[in-house]
Amino acid sequence: MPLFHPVDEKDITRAIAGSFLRQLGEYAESDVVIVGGGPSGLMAGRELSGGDLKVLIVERNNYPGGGFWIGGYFMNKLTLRSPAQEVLDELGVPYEKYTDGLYVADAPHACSKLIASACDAGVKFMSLTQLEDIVLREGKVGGVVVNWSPIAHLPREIAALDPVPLEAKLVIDATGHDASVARKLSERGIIEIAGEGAMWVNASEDAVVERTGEVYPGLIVCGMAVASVYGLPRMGPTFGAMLLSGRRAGELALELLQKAPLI
Ligand code: 48H
Repeated sequence: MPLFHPVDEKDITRAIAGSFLRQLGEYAESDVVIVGGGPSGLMAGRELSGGDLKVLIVERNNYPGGGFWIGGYFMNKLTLRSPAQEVLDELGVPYEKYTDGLYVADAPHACSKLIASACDAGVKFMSLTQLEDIVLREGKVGGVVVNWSPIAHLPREIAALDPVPLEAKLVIDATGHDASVARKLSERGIIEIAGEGAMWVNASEDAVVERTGEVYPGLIVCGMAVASVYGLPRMGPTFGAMLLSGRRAGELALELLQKAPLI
């Protein structure tokens, strides 16, 4: 008597394809598309979901987590300044106090719990999917245009693959240093991107959280993208501002969605 129930190979393929296509069809029109599944994007998604909202994270890597997986250098440890350790308490991640106001945690533990909490809240993911452009109509960002990310690394003559659009009431740019979504507006001369400043941890983190917000109608920036857009100093391998900026982006998106039907 085999341990596992017998199934046909074709049913495995159909199960994957059917589930993927159903989700893609449903999320071709989302409430919020978050581009980038690093700490700020995951926090924003976690904050937004849990109700009826359709929230999709588009991530160019084959896994979410961004810089949160490794933390500082190659050492698998991440630091947070007070009060951001409260997020670790919420996630049930153990940490140590290094000195007053500075805490250290195991990055894989914190990252996997943050990803799990976003999944638990109902966030859906499209991995290996890269932002190629934005939908822009009547002075408002109305979605993203995405492609299969490996395509970007193939010669153009063998990789002529058109992207697909995904509509959204709001888009959140959580792409980190690149600020990839906001860059699509700056390339067209609609906004300016200042480029991040040199490291100054004490000036950086408060400023990133404070400046988190709508950079253009329909587009919120959070995390390191905020530093890149506004020319704020960087903070190095410490993640408190990423978590609290993501949370603020999620809260703001909720407010905007409640205020008016945006499409
Ligand atoms: C799809 C994309 C695209 C694209 C990028 O880099 P992240 O971890 O970003 P944040 O802002 O959540 O956190 C920043 C933090 O990790 C960091 O770098 C810090 C604190 N640095 C300080 C310093 O001084 O250096 O995650 C961004 C995610 C990644 O997973 C990317 O793969 C993804 O976005 N991404 N996904 N389409 N065009 N661009």
